[in-house]
Amino acid sequence: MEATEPARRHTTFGQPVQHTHPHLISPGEVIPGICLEEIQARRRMLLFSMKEFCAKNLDKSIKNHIVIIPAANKKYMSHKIPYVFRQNTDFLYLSGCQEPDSVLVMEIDGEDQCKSTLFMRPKDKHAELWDGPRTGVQAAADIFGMEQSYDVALLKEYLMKYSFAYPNAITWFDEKASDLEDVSKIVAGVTHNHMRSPLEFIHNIRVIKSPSECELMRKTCEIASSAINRTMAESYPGIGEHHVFATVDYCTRMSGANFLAYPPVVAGGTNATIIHYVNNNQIVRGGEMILLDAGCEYHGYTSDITRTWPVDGKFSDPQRVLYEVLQQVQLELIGCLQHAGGETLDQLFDTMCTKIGKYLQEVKLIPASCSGLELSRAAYKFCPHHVSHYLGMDVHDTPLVSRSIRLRPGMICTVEPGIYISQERTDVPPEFRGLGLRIEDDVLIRPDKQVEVLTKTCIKDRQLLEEMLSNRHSTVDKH
Ligand SMILES: [Mn+2]
Repeated sequence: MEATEPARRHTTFGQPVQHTHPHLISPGEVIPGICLEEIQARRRMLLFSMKEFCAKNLDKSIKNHIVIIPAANKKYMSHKIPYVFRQNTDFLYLSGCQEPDSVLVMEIDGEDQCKSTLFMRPKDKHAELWDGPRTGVQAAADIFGMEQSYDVALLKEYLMKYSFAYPNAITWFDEKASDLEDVSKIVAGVTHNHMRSPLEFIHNIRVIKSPSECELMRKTCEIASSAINRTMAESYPGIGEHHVFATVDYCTRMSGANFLAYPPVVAGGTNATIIHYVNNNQIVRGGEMILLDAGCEYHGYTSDITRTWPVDGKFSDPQRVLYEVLQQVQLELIGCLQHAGGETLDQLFDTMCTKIGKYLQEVKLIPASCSGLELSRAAYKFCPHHVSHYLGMDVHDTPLVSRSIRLRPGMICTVEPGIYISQERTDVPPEFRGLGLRIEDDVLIRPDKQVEVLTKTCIKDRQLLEEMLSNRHSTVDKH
């Protein structure tokens, strides 16, 4: 017993595995929440979709395909000071491997035999003393369910042999998506055959989330929702935007998130009319609203939420008018997902423009004479961004999947209409100028035209919001 146990315990890897981190990784899983078979199935699905595409659209005689996906490399903010490492999303999705400077190679042949090879950095005592353990070449095939694994230094030789054996194979590789310059050079040097980008094929698979991915998305959305509820409850007139940032960052991490998924927008008062405001260094005064756009990353899966609330707890009349318009529009947009006007994300955008136009006419911010395309254009001046993007491992997930394709079960997207009125707009009454609002939820498309709002616990109803904020005053007045 004693002879084998310590050896097992002292085996170290470049990332959590089941026996070193049982609190994170359950039996059968490679990364938290995702099991080995699922990642292997993703690789097979990718290879078969490429082969099928090629037979239909390119050249039926091409039987062999090789796909090369490099990992991310470490990036530095200044001399020897690294940024937090974030793995290349496509590489992580297809391998489960969290190590930098690795390369995944997948092959399919004429008999539909699939083979995956992981090229890894070798174990290196000195480097590991400084940067932490590496998984190494030997353990990699086993941990990541690959047919084989090699030292990354052997990549060139491997690819040369392959290209010699299968001179007609298609090489699927995207130089622009590669952080690893050496890999790009090697691939260019050994590949004289047909080369194409694999990204569109990968994104088409990634855009549909599996049940286990949906579970991770529920969790990341739940964490961000309660963090934002608490952040709203802890705000008070005079609070710094930076303090709001710190609260949401702290709350998400304390609930198990790895980090915030993007630099949050914390915009008090007129700063909210700047859509990507990230300076977050102003004081929010009584009478102003805060627009907070924040989400977190939980084991590789991201949330993306926006809420706008009055810092002193009660909307002023013009703020309330706009908030109620926006809340109504946002609810109706969620309601029309997969129905007329919401069958694609681009349709949803057109619907948003029509609805914002109509409701802003009702409150007399757009002239009643406006109609049709003119009305949509007038609305677009109030909300100059798209209403939705796909969401998943990346915040702007699977960008190569068009927003004009029909929504299908398993897709996850945001619904985020906004109204922004800059100080300079002389065509609206002065009391509305300088106000900026956005409401953003994350939604899972379900079968039978159902949707699941993953961020439903994050308070957004105007009345509930004011009730929550007024209850907070008893404790917060102390500030
Ligand atoms: Mn968003």
